[in-house]
Amino acid sequence: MVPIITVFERSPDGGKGLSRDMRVRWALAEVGQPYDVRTVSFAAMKQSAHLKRQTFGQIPTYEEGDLVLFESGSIVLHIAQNHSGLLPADTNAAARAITWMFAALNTVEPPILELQNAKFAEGDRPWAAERMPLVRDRIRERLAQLSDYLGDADWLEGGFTAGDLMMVHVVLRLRPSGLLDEFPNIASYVARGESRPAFRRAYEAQLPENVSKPGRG
Ligand SMILES: N[C@@H](CCC(=O)N[C@@H](CS)C(=O)NCC(=O)O)C(=O)O
Repeated sequence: MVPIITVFERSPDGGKGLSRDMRVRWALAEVGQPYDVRTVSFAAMKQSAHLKRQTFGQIPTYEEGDLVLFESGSIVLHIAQNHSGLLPADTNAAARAITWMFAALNTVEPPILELQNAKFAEGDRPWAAERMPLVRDRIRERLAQLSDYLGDADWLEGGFTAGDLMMVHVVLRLRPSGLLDEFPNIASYVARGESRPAFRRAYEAQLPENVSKPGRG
């Protein structure tokens, strides 16, 4: 059965692969699972047909027969648990990989999302410029901790896992901020993730949906 994922009709990033469907596409590409895509407009995302799939009116979603999932972490975990290639066979090693998925989503991603809010949602507030260094320092703190842990290893837990997939995708959003350049081992880690053939396939797959639409500016 070919799963269906829901993605933006037009991603606001214009095809840079930052939307969270990219994590799901990447995971599916890593395990060699083909998929179909349903695109939704911003308006459709907030209407009942989509809200039945995603309570909060967001993408991505994942459908496989009767199963409907949302939350990119849950979807990637489901893919990893039902195919080989993204979790080690050893139970404890798999638990460590899952721990890194949660760390990416719960500990590293929140301050990164704050930077997006500070720039795009709050950039015109009178206090925005004063707040920005605090927001950037919170990210630096997490990156420094991640950098210390990673050291000169290629991946977080031996071989590449779903934990790396999630961490790389969470962190690569920082590239335009310049913060990655302050942590060369994390910059290399992200580049290593992006150079995986499955990442490239996922990236190429999302491009036509996001950059080739008639009328796109
Ligand atoms: N925690 C959710 C976040 C989903 C999310 O924020 N999706 C964004 C796209 S990357 C979205 O749908 N934004 C539009 C909106 O929230 O209205 C996940 O990981 O799936």
